[in-house]
Amino acid sequence: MYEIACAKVARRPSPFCWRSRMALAHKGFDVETVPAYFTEKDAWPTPNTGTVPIIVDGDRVVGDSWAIAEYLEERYPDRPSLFGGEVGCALARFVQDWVETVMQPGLARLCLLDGLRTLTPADQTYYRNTREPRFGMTIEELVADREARLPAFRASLDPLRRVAERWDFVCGRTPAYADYIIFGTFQWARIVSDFETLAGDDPVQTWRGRMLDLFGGLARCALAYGS
Ligand SMILES: N[C@@H](CCC(=O)N[C@@H](CS)C(=O)NCC(=O)O)C(=O)O
Repeated sequence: MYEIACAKVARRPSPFCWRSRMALAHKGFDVETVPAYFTEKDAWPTPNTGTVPIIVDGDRVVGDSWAIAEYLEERYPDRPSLFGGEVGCALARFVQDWVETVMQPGLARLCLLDGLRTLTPADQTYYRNTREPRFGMTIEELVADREARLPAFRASLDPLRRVAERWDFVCGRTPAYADYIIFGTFQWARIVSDFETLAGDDPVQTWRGRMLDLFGGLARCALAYGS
């Protein structure tokens, strides 16, 4: 699996790649990861979608975290299910939409400058030049007053908080792909920043701890600034 690496090559921050890392572990695969850089896309496998994760499974190359989850589910139906059927798949897609429209932008406004600083110098320039026109502001402006924005970010997690109060995992008694989608974004924040995005007594924090413990502590062992 090709995944974004930082100036320190062992640091692997991409929230999308973490979705796939967790999905591959869920299916019981040991994965060889290949560091990928924004400014060295020529080294990525073909077909090159221009984004990672990309997995290479024998002669199959699959890019895009959602496509990878669907591929794993179809190709390896006898291994633990990521979606639990068609209804679960549709609900996981809703979770992905919520993460990408609410949670990820909210967390970016807290931790993106820290994230930028972890990249190689060339990737920092690339990232700024591609993202700042999209945001309509500098990354410094994006994260300005992050302390003041923290309560609103935490409040935006209320749907997740209610689920975390009810079940051990978003998908119920055991984790599945929707958990990995949400977790990937928290894992990004933890890997690039020591900013405390969650209160210690938050049920979301308890859920996040369970996610860090999965698969022998796969995510907890990753090189990170946060706890
Ligand atoms: N929809 C894609 C998005 C993946 C994505 O945006 N990955 C980032 C790394 S976090 C990337 O490769 N960006 C390349 C670029 O910005 O040029 C997925 O779910 O895999």
